[in-house]
Amino acid sequence: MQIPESARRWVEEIAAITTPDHVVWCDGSAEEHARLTAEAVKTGVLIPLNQERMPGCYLHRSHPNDVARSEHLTFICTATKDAAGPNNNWMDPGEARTKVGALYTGVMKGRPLYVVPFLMGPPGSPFSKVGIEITDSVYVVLNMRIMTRMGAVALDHLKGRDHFIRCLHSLGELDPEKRFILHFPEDNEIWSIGSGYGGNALLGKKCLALRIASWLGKQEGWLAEHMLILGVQTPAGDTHYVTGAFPSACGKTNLAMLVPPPELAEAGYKVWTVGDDIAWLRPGADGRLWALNPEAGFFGVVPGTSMKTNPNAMRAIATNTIYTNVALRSDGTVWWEGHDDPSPDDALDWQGRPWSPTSAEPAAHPNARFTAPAAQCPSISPLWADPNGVPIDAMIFGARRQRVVPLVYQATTWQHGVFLAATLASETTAAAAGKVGVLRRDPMAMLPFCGYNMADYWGHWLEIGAHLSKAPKIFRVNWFRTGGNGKFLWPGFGENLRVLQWVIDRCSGKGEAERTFIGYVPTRRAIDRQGIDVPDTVMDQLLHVDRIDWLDAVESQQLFFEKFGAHVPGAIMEEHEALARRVAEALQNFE
Ligand code: OXD
Ligand code: MN
Repeated sequence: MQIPESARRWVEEIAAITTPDHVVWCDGSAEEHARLTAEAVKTGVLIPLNQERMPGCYLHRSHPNDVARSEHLTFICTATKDAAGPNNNWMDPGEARTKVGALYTGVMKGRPLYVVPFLMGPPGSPFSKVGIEITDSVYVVLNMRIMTRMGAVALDHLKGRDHFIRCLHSLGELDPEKRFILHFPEDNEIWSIGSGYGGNALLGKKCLALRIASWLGKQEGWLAEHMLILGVQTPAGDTHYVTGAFPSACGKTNLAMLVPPPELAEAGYKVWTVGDDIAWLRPGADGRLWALNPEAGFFGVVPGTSMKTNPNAMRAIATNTIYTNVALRSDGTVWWEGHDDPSPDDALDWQGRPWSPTSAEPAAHPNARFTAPAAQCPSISPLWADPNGVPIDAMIFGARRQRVVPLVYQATTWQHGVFLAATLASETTAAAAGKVGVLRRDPMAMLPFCGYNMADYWGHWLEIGAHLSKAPKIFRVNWFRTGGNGKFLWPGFGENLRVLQWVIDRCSGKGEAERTFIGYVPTRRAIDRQGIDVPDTVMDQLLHVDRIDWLDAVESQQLFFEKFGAHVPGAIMEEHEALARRVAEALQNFE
């Protein structure tokens, strides 16, 4: 491995502060993987699963207070508070370095310090970025080995230059009072302490590939987004690539790995998975927007995953997977709520306590996770690691909304699409600590991940659009609308391909739609329902645009925009005012 001098010096500096037992430079080799896995098993960090039934699979149980991202402890440390914006917690960089820096003194005593060079994006791509993570957690190293291209490949990509993002992580005392996830975008640096949870500790993911990358994207003319990327192959044999932005735990992994329902599979449809969580998007020389998955693995929510909901994920996680916080059955296999097998009579829950179907609490934590190599997914696209990425035809923005938002509708222009994305709101899930089911605005599904002032970020989106002569079409979707009985109206999962069919049709100037005051809504018969039991009355409910609901929505948007003051781009306010006018007109026509 060709280690840049600046990296060597930085590691020495950190080792002098954190005083580890010894320093281990990770090269990503198979030998190293076997050694670190054995070490993790010996220290109880990993529990080997039944190696005959689940080769290469292990279980990790986290500290019970460390099971999700800690958004309230996540900070953007820019010179001015304004640069971070009201969407972020902010700490002055000097104060952060003093206050949180003190927590690193002697913190690795008695533990090894691992140096993990990693590459976000395919080797050889001019768009890939290199990070180096220092960590005292072998669990983090083993996860990073799945989620990124780790070791020599990353340093080789540097070709001796020192253009890498410094990522410093320590488990600290796993004390929520001493837990911080800090980003210094102006210095290309990340500090995390006090948590081993994926989104807080695998620093290549949310911290680098979204928060720091969104900042870099603003400087360099690209976008880092919380999006899946998939390809829909039509019976004609052409493949249309679509990105999908959804808040955490709203089904991005399921959608990315969608299996066409029998009627559509027979007709010749196929779905290819390019990525399930993060997309880096760049205008190409051809005027199109190109998307690249910077990750090499999936860190997905386990509960609810089954052969019915996501057979591709089930196959992807059958081998070489790290499970975190699921239940352990007596035969050394794992189980969770929503698994295909019935509840086990006796198992150990995610905390290792005896569990039976009569137990009051779930066996797996609701945010239990799998970490699995992307290449193991049966639907992985042949282009998933292409250095240029894939050209995007459509972008969909989805959220969890029981009411108000129709199954799907299309923006009239790029500017209108940016506005639709900026006003995304969703009911909260277990992926972040805090209350579940509360409606919050989550623009572009990036609220927890945008590394700078969100209103400036909307401006950057508008600017990107100006560089695209063949911009993707933008859509809002909502699989989660419920009827009077509280049940979902739309069957979801594989059937979502029917919505994607309409989306793709619209991109090629087909697909029936009605222009409403919120955008183009499909007509009742525009979405193919052959083979599913969704009667006309239900379709009407799914597509209904209610004037009174939208009057409330406009008011709530107004309050949200006010938080960002003068940073909100004029074009976004124009769209907001135009919507308010159209809703008022619709109400008048109704009266
Ligand atoms: C994730 C998240 O882990 O969004 O992908 O929380
Ligand atoms: Mn995510």
